[in-house]
Amino acid sequence: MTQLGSNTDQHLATISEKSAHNYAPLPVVIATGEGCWVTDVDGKKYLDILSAYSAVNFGHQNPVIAEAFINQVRTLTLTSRAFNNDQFGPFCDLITSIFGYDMVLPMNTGAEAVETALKTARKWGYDVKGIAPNQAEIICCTGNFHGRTITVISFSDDPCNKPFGPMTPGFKIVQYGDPDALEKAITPNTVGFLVEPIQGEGGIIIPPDGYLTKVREICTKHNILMMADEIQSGLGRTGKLLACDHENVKPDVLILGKALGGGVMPVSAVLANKEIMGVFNPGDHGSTFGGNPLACAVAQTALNLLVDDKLPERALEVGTPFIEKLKTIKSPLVKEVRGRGLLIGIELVPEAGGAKQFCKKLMNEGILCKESHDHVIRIAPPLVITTEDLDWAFPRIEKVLTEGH
Ligand code: IF1
Repeated sequence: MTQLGSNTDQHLATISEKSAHNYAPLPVVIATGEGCWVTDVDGKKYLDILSAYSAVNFGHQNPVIAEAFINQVRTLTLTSRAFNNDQFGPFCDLITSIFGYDMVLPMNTGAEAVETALKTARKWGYDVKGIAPNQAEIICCTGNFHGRTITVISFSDDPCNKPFGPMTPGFKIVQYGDPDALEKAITPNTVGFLVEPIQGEGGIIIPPDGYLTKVREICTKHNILMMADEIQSGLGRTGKLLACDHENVKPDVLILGKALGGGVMPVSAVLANKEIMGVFNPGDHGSTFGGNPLACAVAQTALNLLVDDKLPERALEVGTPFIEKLKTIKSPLVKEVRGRGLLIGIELVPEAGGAKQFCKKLMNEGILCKESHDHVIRIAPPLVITTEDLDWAFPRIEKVLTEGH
């Protein structure tokens, strides 16, 4: 049995034996974290440049978030939505005013928020657009990642989701980044288009300039809802509050998650205006934990931090020069460096043999990150990272990509 104080190997043995093998993590066992740095059970320190896929945007153990969390834990944690709690109203007020929507529906995980957006679009289709029962169609993109529930994987084109059928009907997939493909796929039964403004798992794919603007125009023209999954790209990650802000595009339905929970708990939310969110009636949808006072207190603190500490601006300020610096790495292994703010991908040539081995090498250099798709090294540190820390990381990344070449 793994005891407290066990070393890495003992932990790995237990985890391998007792936990389902639905992940293949790097062989590191983290025990503590502070800011952008984590320490493993053997006392080795690493710079975390994954930040739990953008959920730890504020850094590990952010003192402001920790304090809000602890205060609320000692006050009230869960009431269910059978009753109201005194953190819920202020949370709804803050999040709707920051993002400019009439209403919010709170959930917990990202996949739940995506499911909520899909239910919103379908109900809107039947109640407002007047589509015949059970006929609603939703359009999604190639290479999408929106979570792992059966319905969400029903419109994924990742072969790893194949063995989980039967799949939920009612979805179509069109080429990401191609507005014409979207327009061609629209029928009288289409209720919405679900899109990541930048694809995370797809390999940090930034669509062509003007794509989101065209998508917005097409959705308006055909009276379908533009639903933006900003679970990973939102909340400052790309150098703006939302990745859609780079094109000044406002989706009809905005989906947030990850960093909304301040890196301490799952908090997600779906925002829309009254004509859309108003389709929900009591009993239509909900969650035991969605909108709980602890989540609402943490999310308010996270949102205030984001705005007060100007974290989107910071992501742009430290991220842009870092992307440029990464582009100077001369290695036959690197196909392309791309990114926006602090969402960065280093795509390797196929002959490099996959990004995972390079993530392993980076781990040995004291840097934790994770490949995205097979050939992309994803760099997405906490938004509070300093130029100093990035300057520390750079020669190590350069070394791993150039060693022996
Ligand atoms: C895992 C990826 C990132 C997301 C977008 C919804 C969700 C996610 C755009 C669902 C979640 C996570 C989940 C995590 C790995 C990670 C991931 F590599 F799988 F694709 F970030 F890039 N929409 N992404 O990125 O949110 O239900 O997980 O809260 O291990 O599955 P969730």
